[in-house]
Amino acid sequence: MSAAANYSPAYWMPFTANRDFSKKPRVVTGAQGHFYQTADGRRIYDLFSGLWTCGAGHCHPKIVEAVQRQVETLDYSIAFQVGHDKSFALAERVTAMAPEGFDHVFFTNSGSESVDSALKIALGYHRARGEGHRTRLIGRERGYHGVNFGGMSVGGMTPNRKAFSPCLLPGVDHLRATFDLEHNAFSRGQPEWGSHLADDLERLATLHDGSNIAAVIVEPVAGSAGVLVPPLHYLERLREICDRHGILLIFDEVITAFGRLGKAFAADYFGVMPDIITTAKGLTNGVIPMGGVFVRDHVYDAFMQGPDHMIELFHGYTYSGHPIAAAAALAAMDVYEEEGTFEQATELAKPFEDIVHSFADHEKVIDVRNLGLMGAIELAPREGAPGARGLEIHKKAYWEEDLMLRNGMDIVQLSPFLNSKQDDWERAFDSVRRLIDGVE
Ligand code: PXG
Repeated sequence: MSAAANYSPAYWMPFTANRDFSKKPRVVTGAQGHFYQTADGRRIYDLFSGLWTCGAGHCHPKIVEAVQRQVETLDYSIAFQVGHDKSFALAERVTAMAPEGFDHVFFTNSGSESVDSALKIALGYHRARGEGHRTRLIGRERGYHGVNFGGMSVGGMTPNRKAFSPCLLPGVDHLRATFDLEHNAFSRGQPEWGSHLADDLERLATLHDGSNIAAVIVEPVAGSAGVLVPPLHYLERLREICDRHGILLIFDEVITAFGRLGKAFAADYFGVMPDIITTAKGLTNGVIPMGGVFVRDHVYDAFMQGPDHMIELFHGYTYSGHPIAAAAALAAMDVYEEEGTFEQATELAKPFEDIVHSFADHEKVIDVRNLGLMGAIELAPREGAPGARGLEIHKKAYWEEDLMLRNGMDIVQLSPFLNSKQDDWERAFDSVRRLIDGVE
């Protein structure tokens, strides 16, 4: 069957040029391991592991089986004032993997929900401690924290904010992005230049008085903006400034949690402890939508006061801790542990760095960035048509090279499987080179 036969404009696709897409739809109908299958019978190597989601590979049999078993055992259970076995088991399991002192997790259904939950928890925390005046939130330019109103407000992606500008949360400021081509182009891993950019937070604390700031939220490594790796000592400096002013530090680890940097959490990788961590994606290996907000004990404890019969946080989702999502997540944690998935990611980080940096001297390439198994190859934009090269490469990869590549404008973004095979990489990156060579 042709891909066009599977397409319908009835589906308004997210973050997609719907009209352009309809002319030649890219439709997959199956996936197994490291490959998608298409309606016209092709196998497509996935160099984006879903959407940073499926680190252990697609349709992992262990996770598939757990989901099948769960759906016939307990499909759904009311989420409020009643619990079920899998959500408690999962909370135990993942808080044991989290950095020390993160003993509680609030479940959501996506990264966007995790972020908005985290922002509400930060505000509620200060209020519960008698500091309800701490309401200001700080994000960062080029940050991506999902598409709900809170995350959009602290986020720094101009196209995502543009149409909603008058409705964004008040009282939000942004740190500068850590990206600087002049100083940091072609850095391997963390750039040496730029830790002083954290002092933007000190400046804002001086402007507003630190006592009015509730929280600062950053991605430890910015993903969607095209893999912006934090300069050495930058995150440490943010932590110090937060401590000085009583500001909560939130790490948005929707991409980095569960192995992307070879550790369960980026906080462990960098040795910097935030107060709140948001997650999603790898929590279930992408199989069922689910997110989680991890909080340090002092945050949780601040809410646990007042009469016992009172709800401590008036917030939650019908599908918080959904049994099937929780079963998928438990199985994903089994897979990560039994197969040593995070260790595999650690071993692959250096070969991955070498491969992506082999593009550094290409005439169309203006930067290459990487950390763990996150990578980006940034192309010079075509004169008068920014983003055109990136999109053409994405489409040609799919149609001509049997390769799933994601572009953000003219940045080729790379999110390989945590258990990738290096032979597959060789073929895939040969394709990437042909594509960059060939694009006008
Ligand atoms: N925070 C971060 C750091 C993310 O990367 C979200 C929040 C929102 O998650 P949900 O599940 O609500 O989509 C994300 C999502 C890309 C890309 O091209 C990345 C995301 C979404 C769309 C595109 O890298 N990450």
